[in-house]
Parts: sequence; C-alpha cells; structure tokens
Amino acid sequence: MLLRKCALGGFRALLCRTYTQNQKHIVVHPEIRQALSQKQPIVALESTIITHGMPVPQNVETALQVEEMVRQNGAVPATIGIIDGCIKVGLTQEELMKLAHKPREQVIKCSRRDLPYVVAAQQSGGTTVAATMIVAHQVGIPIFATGGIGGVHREGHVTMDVSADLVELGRTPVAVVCSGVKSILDIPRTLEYLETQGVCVASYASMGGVFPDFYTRDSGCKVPYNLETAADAARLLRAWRELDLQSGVLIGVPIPEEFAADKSAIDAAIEQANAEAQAQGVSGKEVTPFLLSHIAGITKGRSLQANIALIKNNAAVAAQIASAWVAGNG
Ligand code: PSU
Ligand code: MN
Repeated sequence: MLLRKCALGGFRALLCRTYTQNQKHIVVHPEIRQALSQKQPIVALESTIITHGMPVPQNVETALQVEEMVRQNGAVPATIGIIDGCIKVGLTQEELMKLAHKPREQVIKCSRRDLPYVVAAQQSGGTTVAATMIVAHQVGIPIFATGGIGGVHREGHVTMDVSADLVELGRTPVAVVCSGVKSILDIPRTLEYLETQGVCVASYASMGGVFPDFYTRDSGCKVPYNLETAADAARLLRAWRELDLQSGVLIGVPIPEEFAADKSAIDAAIEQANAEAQAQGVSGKEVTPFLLSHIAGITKGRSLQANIALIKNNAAVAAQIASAWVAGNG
C-alpha cells in the first residue's frame, strides 16, 4: 500500500516536471500544476486551522470561503494537507471534507518534526504554518496566507515552548501573510525571536508600523517596516527573492476594523483560558488548540467570528500581492 501510493505520487510529480527525491510523497493537483507551469499567481493555505483550529462546521465553511477569496482576488488557492500519508498540494473538496470531519484523534497536527512519521505510517494530518511552508517551497509556491502563526508562549522563555513556525520562517523562503501572532502568546518575545532568526517582518496598511494582535489591530508592538499596498509588498518580495536569502518574510495584516474584537473582553478570556490550561496540565502541541476553543467558548463565539473574518481578509491580501508580483507592477 505504502509503495503503491508513493509510486503514484512520484509518477504524478514526474508528470508535472517538479519531481525531486524529496517530492515523491507530494501530489500536486492538476490545477496547481498548470498554474505553476504558466507562472500564475498562487496562494498556499494551511490545514491545521481546519483540523485543529476551528470546530465543525465552521472549519469547512471557512476553508472553502478562504479559497474563494483567493480566486476572487486573482490567484489560485493551494490548500495543503496530508491524506493517508500522501502530501497533497491543492486538496479537493472531498479531501478537505475528509480532513475536516475526521475525529481529532485520527488526524495529526503536523509540524516539521511530524512529517516523516505521518508519511511513513500513512496517517492523515493538518499541516501547520511550518509544515505548509516546507511543502509550498518544495513545489515552488512562495506566498502563503493564514490567520496567525505560532509564537513564543507566555512563559516560553522558561518552558521553551516556542513554535517551530518561527524557526521555519528563519530557514525557508516563503512569505507568510497573517494577522501576526495571537495575543495568547508573548508578542514582544515572538518579535525578538523572529529578529534573531533573520525574518523580514513588516506590517501591512498599518499606520506607523504597528504590528497586529490577531483579534485586535494593535499589539502595542512596532515593526520596522510598513507596506502600504500590494504593489509595495510585491516590490519587497521581488528584492527578497533576488537576494536569495533562504529565509522567510512575515507580513502582518490587521483584522478589518469592523470585525476587531473588544480588547479588554479578549484579554480577560485569554487570562481565563490560560489559567484553565495550566490547571489541566495542557502542554506541547495541545496548548494552541485548547486555548483557541476555550477562548471561543468564553467569548460565546465572537473570537471565532473575528478569526474567520481575518483569515478571509488575509487570503484576499495575499492573492493581491501574488497578482501584483506576477504582473510585475510592484
Ligand atoms: N493560529 C490560529 N489557528 C491555528 C493555528 C494558529 O489562529 O489553528 C495553528 C497554525 O497551524 C500554527 C499552529 O502553525 O497552530 C502553531 O502551533 P504550535 O504553537 O503548537 O507550533
Ligand atoms: Mn508549542
């Protein structure tokens, strides 16, 4: 079974002329293959948000709406995930449903360290920002949109709970468009860590380079650069590729004003959820999903609505940037 699946993946990859030894486990959807060969704008999308970040049915609805936003803004969406050990670039609707509806214990949250096991054991998984960056880069997609990335957890300087997303941004040349880092994390330390990793971090259409705060527009932290338009971002991305730095770019897009959450209510919910996580001894990769679902419960779903709105907006911005880049008008 393993041989058959992998051989098929290798064969398909050969067909799309992007085959390397690394890629025999990756199957690229024909639409994405065509977009790659025709150099059309493409936006990669992750799947941990579907498998572990949101409840059913909002996870599937959002994933489909996000893909639609990418299309409406002139790019081809490529949602990345793992089905029965095959890494898929461009999940079909059927595959997306399959991932979204699987019981959580049957679907693995896959970061860089999880990929060899999940592929070898023919398991299914949602790819985190780190794993999605790896796969996107391997098939030649340089732009990726999501809600928020992982970061340094509160007390992370003691517990060493620092997301592998940050290290990946330091070592893989993919530009991630997101709403920054969730305020369940330590935002100042996360930005420090990204600086250490050499990641080019910019805000997008945010006055004074104020870095967003996921559910709200202002984290109180500033980053050195602000990109005012998609053309500005495309210009930066072109220089980044020409410099061949081999590290990532992070573009922080604030949540649209009308969807921003009330800061004090969100802060209170985060405190409460953090206290519950500590009381229940939640650790490791379970921390982020636990906090997200508890905050959604405490805020009676308002945090989830904000989350959905910002992901859709980020997908639109990423598609506009990808289009400006390809059109060469950046
Ligand atoms: N932020 C969200 N929802 C999510 C995630 C982040 O609002 O589902 C996921 C992303 O896939 C991210 C991962 O890459 O959580 C980070 O997990 P960890 O902190 O365990 O590295
Ligand atoms: Mn962690």
